[in-house]
Amino acid sequence: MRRVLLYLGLLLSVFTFYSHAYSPKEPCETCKKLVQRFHKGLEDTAKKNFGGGNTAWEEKTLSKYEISEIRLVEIIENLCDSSDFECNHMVEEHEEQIEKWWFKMKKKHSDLLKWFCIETIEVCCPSGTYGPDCLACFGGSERPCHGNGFCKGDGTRSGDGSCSCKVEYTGPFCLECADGYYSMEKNDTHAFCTACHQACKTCTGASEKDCLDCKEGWSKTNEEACVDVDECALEDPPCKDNEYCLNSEGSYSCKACDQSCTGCTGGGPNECVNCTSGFTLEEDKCTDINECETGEKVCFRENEDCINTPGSYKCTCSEGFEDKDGECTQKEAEVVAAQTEAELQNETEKSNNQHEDL
Ligand SMILES: [Ca+2]
Repeated sequence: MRRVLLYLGLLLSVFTFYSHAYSPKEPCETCKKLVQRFHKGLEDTAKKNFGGGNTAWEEKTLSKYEISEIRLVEIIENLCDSSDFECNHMVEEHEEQIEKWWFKMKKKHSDLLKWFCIETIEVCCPSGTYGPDCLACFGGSERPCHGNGFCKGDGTRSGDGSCSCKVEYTGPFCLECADGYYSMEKNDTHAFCTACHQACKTCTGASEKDCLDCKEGWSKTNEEACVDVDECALEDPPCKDNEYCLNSEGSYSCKACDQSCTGCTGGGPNECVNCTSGFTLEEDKCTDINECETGEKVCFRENEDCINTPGSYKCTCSEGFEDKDGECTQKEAEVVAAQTEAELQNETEKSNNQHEDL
Protein backbone atom coordinates (compact mmCIF):
# COMPACT_ATOMS: atom_id res chain seq x y z
CA MET A 1 0.00 0.00 0.00
CA ARG A 2 2.75 2.41 0.95
CA ARG A 3 4.59 1.67 -2.27
CA VAL A 4 1.50 2.33 -4.34
CA LEU A 5 1.00 5.66 -2.58
CA LEU A 6 4.63 6.53 -3.10
CA TYR A 7 4.33 5.72 -6.78
CA LEU A 8 1.14 7.76 -7.15
CA GLY A 9 2.81 10.66 -5.35
CA LEU A 10 5.77 10.49 -7.71
CA LEU A 11 3.50 10.36 -10.74
CA LEU A 12 1.56 13.35 -9.48
CA SER A 13 4.66 15.43 -8.85
CA VAL A 14 6.05 14.60 -12.32
CA PHE A 15 2.72 15.55 -13.84
CA THR A 16 2.56 18.81 -11.87
CA PHE A 17 6.10 19.61 -12.95
CA TYR A 18 5.37 19.09 -16.63
CA SER A 19 2.02 20.81 -16.64
CA HIS A 20 3.73 23.72 -14.92
CA ALA A 21 6.75 23.81 -17.19
CA TYR A 22 4.77 23.59 -20.41
CA SER A 23 1.62 25.51 -19.59
CA PRO A 24 1.56 28.43 -22.03
CA LYS A 25 1.99 31.74 -20.27
CA GLU A 26 -0.68 34.38 -20.60
CA PRO A 27 0.61 36.26 -23.70
CA CYS A 28 -0.21 39.64 -22.16
CA GLU A 29 2.13 38.79 -19.26
CA THR A 30 4.84 37.92 -21.76
CA CYS A 31 4.28 41.16 -23.62
CA LYS A 32 4.31 43.29 -20.45
CA LYS A 33 7.57 41.68 -19.38
CA LEU A 34 9.03 42.26 -22.79
CA VAL A 35 8.12 45.96 -22.69
CA GLN A 36 9.67 46.21 -19.24
CA ARG A 37 12.89 44.72 -20.56
CA PHE A 38 12.77 47.14 -23.49
CA HIS A 39 12.71 50.09 -21.09
CA LYS A 40 15.56 48.54 -19.12
CA GLY A 41 17.47 48.16 -22.39
CA LEU A 42 16.87 51.82 -23.18
CA GLU A 43 18.29 52.80 -19.80
CA ASP A 44 21.30 50.53 -20.07
CA THR A 45 22.27 51.68 -23.55
CA ALA A 46 21.79 55.32 -22.57
CA LYS A 47 24.25 54.96 -19.68
CA LYS A 48 26.73 52.99 -21.76
CA ASN A 49 27.08 55.64 -24.42
CA PHE A 50 27.14 58.89 -22.52
CA GLY A 51 30.35 58.67 -20.59
CA GLY A 52 33.17 60.68 -22.08
CA GLY A 53 33.85 64.23 -23.26
CA ASN A 54 31.62 66.09 -25.59
CA THR A 55 33.40 66.97 -28.79
CA ALA A 56 31.21 68.05 -31.63
CA TRP A 57 31.99 64.81 -33.42
CA GLU A 58 30.98 62.75 -30.39
CA GLU A 59 27.76 64.60 -29.92
CA LYS A 60 26.82 64.01 -33.52
CA THR A 61 27.63 60.29 -33.39
CA LEU A 62 25.93 59.82 -30.03
CA SER A 63 22.72 61.47 -31.06
CA LYS A 64 22.84 59.27 -34.11
CA TYR A 65 23.38 56.22 -31.91
CA GLU A 66 20.44 57.21 -29.77
CA ILE A 67 18.01 56.42 -32.59
CA SER A 68 20.22 53.93 -34.44
CA GLU A 69 19.53 50.38 -35.52
CA ILE A 70 22.68 49.33 -33.62
CA ARG A 71 21.09 50.45 -30.37
CA LEU A 72 17.80 48.73 -31.22
CA VAL A 73 19.60 45.48 -31.99
CA GLU A 74 21.42 45.70 -28.65
CA ILE A 75 18.13 46.20 -26.84
CA ILE A 76 16.35 43.39 -28.71
CA GLU A 77 19.21 41.00 -27.98
CA ASN A 78 18.49 41.39 -24.26
CA LEU A 79 14.70 41.32 -24.36
CA CYS A 80 14.30 37.64 -23.42
CA ASP A 81 16.16 35.08 -21.37
CA SER A 82 17.31 32.33 -23.71
CA SER A 83 15.13 29.79 -21.86
CA ASP A 84 11.98 31.92 -22.15
CA PHE A 85 10.28 30.25 -25.10
CA GLU A 86 7.18 32.47 -25.17
CA CYS A 87 9.20 35.68 -25.08
CA ASN A 88 11.61 34.64 -27.83
CA HIS A 89 8.72 33.50 -29.95
CA MET A 90 6.91 36.80 -29.50
CA VAL A 91 9.98 38.84 -30.44
CA GLU A 92 10.67 36.67 -33.49
CA GLU A 93 7.11 36.91 -34.67
CA HIS A 94 6.80 40.66 -34.20
CA GLU A 95 10.30 41.98 -34.77
CA GLU A 96 9.09 44.03 -37.74
CA GLN A 97 6.54 45.85 -35.61
CA ILE A 98 9.13 46.59 -32.94
CA GLU A 99 11.38 48.06 -35.68
CA LYS A 100 8.47 50.04 -37.05
CA TRP A 101 7.82 51.53 -33.62
CA TRP A 102 11.51 52.32 -33.12
CA PHE A 103 11.94 54.15 -36.43
CA LYS A 104 8.49 55.61 -37.10
CA MET A 105 6.02 55.51 -34.20
CA LYS A 106 8.11 56.19 -31.11
CA LYS A 107 7.59 59.95 -31.15
CA LYS A 108 3.85 59.93 -31.64
CA HIS A 109 3.11 56.79 -29.59
CA SER A 110 5.62 56.86 -26.78
CA ASP A 111 3.73 54.26 -24.70
CA LEU A 112 5.15 51.00 -26.07
CA LEU A 113 2.85 48.81 -23.96
CA LYS A 114 -0.20 50.55 -25.36
CA TRP A 115 1.01 50.67 -28.97
CA PHE A 116 2.60 47.22 -29.13
CA CYS A 117 0.78 44.93 -26.64
CA ILE A 118 -2.72 46.45 -26.79
CA GLU A 119 -3.17 48.06 -30.20
CA THR A 120 -0.78 46.27 -32.55
CA ILE A 121 -0.36 42.62 -31.59
CA GLU A 122 -3.53 42.69 -29.48
CA VAL A 123 -2.53 40.47 -26.58
CA CYS A 124 -3.42 42.94 -23.79
CA CYS A 125 -6.40 45.22 -23.08
CA PRO A 126 -6.49 48.61 -21.37
CA SER A 127 -6.84 48.13 -17.63
CA GLY A 128 -10.42 47.67 -16.43
CA THR A 129 -11.29 45.74 -19.60
CA TYR A 130 -10.98 42.08 -20.56
CA GLY A 131 -11.41 39.50 -23.33
CA PRO A 132 -10.94 39.43 -27.12
CA ASP A 133 -12.83 42.73 -27.59
CA CYS A 134 -11.61 44.49 -24.45
CA LEU A 135 -15.05 44.87 -22.86
CA ALA A 136 -15.55 46.66 -19.56
CA CYS A 137 -15.16 44.53 -16.43
CA PHE A 138 -18.18 43.90 -14.14
CA GLY A 139 -18.77 47.12 -12.26
CA GLY A 140 -17.24 49.22 -15.08
CA SER A 141 -13.73 49.81 -16.36
CA GLU A 142 -13.16 52.82 -14.08
CA ARG A 143 -13.50 50.86 -10.84
CA PRO A 144 -13.82 47.17 -11.72
CA CYS A 145 -15.84 45.26 -9.10
CA HIS A 146 -16.41 48.62 -7.38
CA GLY A 147 -12.94 48.51 -5.94
CA ASN A 148 -13.88 45.52 -3.75
CA GLY A 149 -12.48 42.70 -5.85
CA PHE A 150 -10.57 41.64 -8.93
CA CYS A 151 -11.94 41.37 -12.44
CA LYS A 152 -11.03 38.06 -14.10
CA GLY A 153 -8.92 38.83 -17.15
CA ASP A 154 -8.45 42.52 -16.27
CA GLY A 155 -6.04 44.03 -18.79
CA THR A 156 -5.74 40.86 -20.89
CA ARG A 157 -7.46 39.32 -23.91
CA SER A 158 -8.72 36.44 -21.76
CA GLY A 159 -11.03 36.01 -18.74
CA ASP A 160 -14.75 36.71 -18.48
CA GLY A 161 -14.77 40.05 -16.67
CA SER A 162 -16.51 38.58 -13.62
CA CYS A 163 -15.49 39.61 -10.13
CA SER A 164 -13.70 37.64 -7.50
CA CYS A 165 -14.44 39.68 -4.40
CA LYS A 166 -12.24 40.43 -1.41
CA VAL A 167 -13.15 38.45 1.70
CA GLU A 168 -15.49 41.13 3.11
CA TYR A 169 -17.62 41.33 -0.06
CA THR A 170 -19.86 39.15 -2.21
CA GLY A 171 -22.33 39.36 -5.09
CA PRO A 172 -21.60 39.68 -8.82
CA PHE A 173 -20.44 43.29 -8.41
CA CYS A 174 -18.89 42.97 -4.91
CA LEU A 175 -21.47 45.40 -3.54
CA GLU A 176 -22.88 43.11 -0.83
CA CYS A 177 -21.31 42.11 2.46
CA ALA A 178 -20.18 38.54 2.93
CA ASP A 179 -21.34 36.48 5.96
CA GLY A 180 -19.66 37.82 9.08
CA TYR A 181 -19.52 41.40 7.72
CA TYR A 182 -22.01 44.27 7.78
CA SER A 183 -22.46 47.34 5.69
CA MET A 184 -21.42 50.68 7.17
CA GLU A 185 -22.25 52.59 4.02
CA LYS A 186 -23.88 51.48 0.84
CA ASN A 187 -25.30 52.95 -2.36
CA ASP A 188 -25.45 51.84 -6.00
CA THR A 189 -21.75 52.23 -6.62
CA HIS A 190 -20.06 52.03 -3.23
CA ALA A 191 -20.06 49.52 -0.40
CA PHE A 192 -17.96 49.46 2.71
CA CYS A 193 -18.25 46.28 4.76
CA THR A 194 -16.84 45.75 8.25
CA ALA A 195 -16.40 42.63 10.37
CA CYS A 196 -19.26 41.64 12.71
CA HIS A 197 -18.65 40.92 16.41
CA GLN A 198 -16.96 37.52 16.76
CA ALA A 199 -20.19 36.07 18.21
CA CYS A 200 -22.22 36.69 15.03
CA LYS A 201 -22.54 34.64 11.90
CA THR A 202 -24.45 37.48 10.24
CA CYS A 203 -25.20 40.92 11.65
CA THR A 204 -26.48 44.43 11.12
CA GLY A 205 -23.97 46.25 13.32
CA ALA A 206 -20.79 46.03 15.33
CA SER A 207 -21.97 44.68 18.71
CA GLU A 208 -22.94 41.19 19.88
CA LYS A 209 -26.49 42.53 20.14
CA ASP A 210 -26.57 43.20 16.40
CA CYS A 211 -26.31 39.53 15.41
CA LEU A 212 -28.95 38.10 13.10
CA ASP A 213 -27.55 34.61 13.65
CA CYS A 214 -25.03 33.44 16.22
CA LYS A 215 -21.85 31.69 15.21
CA GLU A 216 -21.37 28.09 16.36
CA GLY A 217 -20.37 28.07 20.04
CA TRP A 218 -22.52 31.13 20.80
CA SER A 219 -26.24 31.36 21.55
CA LYS A 220 -28.88 34.07 21.99
CA THR A 221 -29.85 35.23 25.44
CA ASN A 222 -33.10 36.93 26.46
CA GLU A 223 -31.50 40.27 25.68
CA GLU A 224 -31.02 39.03 22.14
CA ALA A 225 -27.25 39.13 22.38
CA CYS A 226 -25.11 36.19 21.30
CA VAL A 227 -23.06 34.95 24.26
CA ASP A 228 -20.53 32.18 24.63
CA VAL A 229 -21.93 28.70 25.32
CA ASP A 230 -20.17 27.19 28.35
CA GLU A 231 -19.83 23.68 26.96
CA CYS A 232 -18.14 22.51 30.17
CA ALA A 233 -21.26 23.32 32.24
CA LEU A 234 -23.62 21.42 29.94
CA GLU A 235 -25.55 18.48 31.35
CA ASP A 236 -23.63 16.19 29.06
CA PRO A 237 -20.06 17.59 29.09
CA PRO A 238 -18.09 17.00 25.93
CA CYS A 239 -14.81 15.63 27.35
CA LYS A 240 -13.73 12.04 27.95
CA ASP A 241 -13.47 10.40 31.42
CA ASN A 242 -9.84 11.16 32.04
CA GLU A 243 -9.95 14.70 30.68
CA TYR A 244 -11.04 18.01 32.11
CA CYS A 245 -12.91 20.71 30.21
CA LEU A 246 -11.72 24.29 29.61
CA ASN A 247 -14.30 26.76 28.34
CA SER A 248 -13.27 29.55 25.96
CA GLU A 249 -14.98 32.30 23.95
CA GLY A 250 -16.89 30.55 21.17
CA SER A 251 -15.29 27.19 21.90
CA TYR A 252 -13.84 24.83 24.55
CA SER A 253 -11.02 22.34 24.87
CA CYS A 254 -10.42 19.00 26.61
CA LYS A 255 -7.11 18.40 28.42
CA ALA A 256 -5.65 15.23 29.88
CA CYS A 257 -5.81 14.74 33.65
CA ASP A 258 -2.64 14.26 35.69
CA GLN A 259 -1.40 10.65 35.60
CA SER A 260 -2.22 10.31 39.32
CA CYS A 261 -5.96 10.94 38.72
CA THR A 262 -8.97 8.93 37.76
CA GLY A 263 -11.20 11.76 36.65
CA CYS A 264 -10.30 15.38 37.46
CA THR A 265 -11.51 18.97 37.57
CA GLY A 266 -8.17 20.49 36.49
CA GLY A 267 -4.63 19.69 35.41
CA GLY A 268 -2.74 19.07 38.69
CA PRO A 269 -2.45 16.07 41.07
CA ASN A 270 -4.46 18.17 43.58
CA GLU A 271 -7.45 18.34 41.23
CA CYS A 272 -8.26 14.64 41.01
CA VAL A 273 -11.74 13.23 41.60
CA ASN A 274 -10.16 9.90 42.58
CA CYS A 275 -6.58 8.70 42.79
CA THR A 276 -5.57 6.09 40.27
CA SER A 277 -4.10 2.80 41.56
CA GLY A 278 -0.53 3.19 42.83
CA PHE A 279 -1.35 6.66 44.20
CA THR A 280 -2.88 7.69 47.48
CA LEU A 281 -4.34 10.93 48.79
CA GLU A 282 -1.75 12.73 50.90
CA GLU A 283 -2.05 16.44 51.79
CA ASP A 284 -4.89 16.85 49.28
CA LYS A 285 -2.73 15.48 46.51
CA CYS A 286 -2.64 12.11 44.82
CA THR A 287 0.85 10.98 45.73
CA ASP A 288 2.83 8.01 44.51
CA ILE A 289 2.93 5.02 46.86
CA ASN A 290 6.48 3.76 47.43
CA GLU A 291 5.84 0.00 47.32
CA CYS A 292 9.49 -0.73 48.09
CA GLU A 293 9.22 0.86 51.54
CA THR A 294 5.86 -0.39 52.79
CA GLY A 295 7.57 -3.03 54.92
CA GLU A 296 5.91 -5.81 52.95
CA LYS A 297 8.13 -7.87 50.69
CA VAL A 298 7.15 -7.20 47.07
CA CYS A 299 10.11 -8.70 45.19
CA PHE A 300 10.49 -12.39 45.89
CA ARG A 301 13.42 -13.73 43.88
CA GLU A 302 16.93 -13.95 45.25
CA ASN A 303 19.47 -11.24 44.27
CA GLU A 304 16.67 -8.92 43.26
CA ASP A 305 16.07 -5.19 44.01
CA CYS A 306 12.82 -3.27 44.28
CA ILE A 307 12.68 0.00 42.28
CA ASN A 308 9.85 2.46 42.88
CA THR A 309 8.21 4.10 39.80
CA PRO A 310 5.37 6.68 39.59
CA GLY A 311 2.20 4.67 40.21
CA SER A 312 4.00 1.32 40.40
CA TYR A 313 7.31 -0.47 41.10
CA LYS A 314 9.75 -2.81 39.37
CA CYS A 315 11.68 -5.86 40.52
CA THR A 316 15.04 -6.17 38.74
CA CYS A 317 18.14 -8.26 39.26
CA SER A 318 20.77 -6.60 41.45
CA GLU A 319 23.98 -5.23 39.96
CA GLY A 320 26.21 -7.98 38.60
CA PHE A 321 23.22 -10.31 38.10
CA GLU A 322 21.08 -10.92 35.07
CA ASP A 323 17.71 -12.50 34.36
CA LYS A 324 18.18 -16.03 33.04
CA ASP A 325 15.21 -18.40 32.81
CA GLY A 326 13.33 -16.40 35.43
CA GLU A 327 16.19 -16.35 37.94
CA CYS A 328 18.77 -13.73 38.79
CA THR A 329 22.07 -15.38 37.90
CA GLN A 330 25.56 -13.96 38.31
CA LYS A 331 26.82 -12.51 35.02
CA GLU A 332 29.49 -14.54 33.08
CA ALA A 333 32.07 -11.74 33.21
CA GLU A 334 31.47 -11.34 36.93
CA VAL A 335 31.92 -15.07 37.43
CA VAL A 336 35.29 -14.97 35.61
CA ALA A 337 36.33 -11.89 37.56
CA ALA A 338 35.34 -13.52 40.82
CA GLN A 339 37.27 -16.66 39.87
CA THR A 340 40.36 -14.69 38.88
CA GLU A 341 40.21 -12.81 42.13
CA ALA A 342 39.88 -16.03 44.07
CA GLU A 343 42.83 -17.51 42.19
CA LEU A 344 44.95 -14.43 42.81
CA GLN A 345 44.02 -14.58 46.44
CA ASN A 346 45.09 -18.22 46.46
CA GLU A 347 48.42 -17.43 44.76
CA THR A 348 49.18 -14.68 47.22
CA GLU A 349 48.35 -16.86 50.14
CA LYS A 350 50.51 -19.64 48.70
CA SER A 351 53.52 -17.36 48.18
CA ASN A 352 53.02 -15.87 51.63
CA ASN A 353 53.08 -19.37 53.02
CA GLN A 354 56.25 -20.11 51.07
CA HIS A 355 57.89 -16.97 52.49
CA GLU A 356 56.90 -18.06 55.93
CA ASP A 357 58.35 -21.48 55.21
CA LEU A 358 61.69 -19.89 54.39
CA1 LIG B 1 -17.46 28.18 25.06
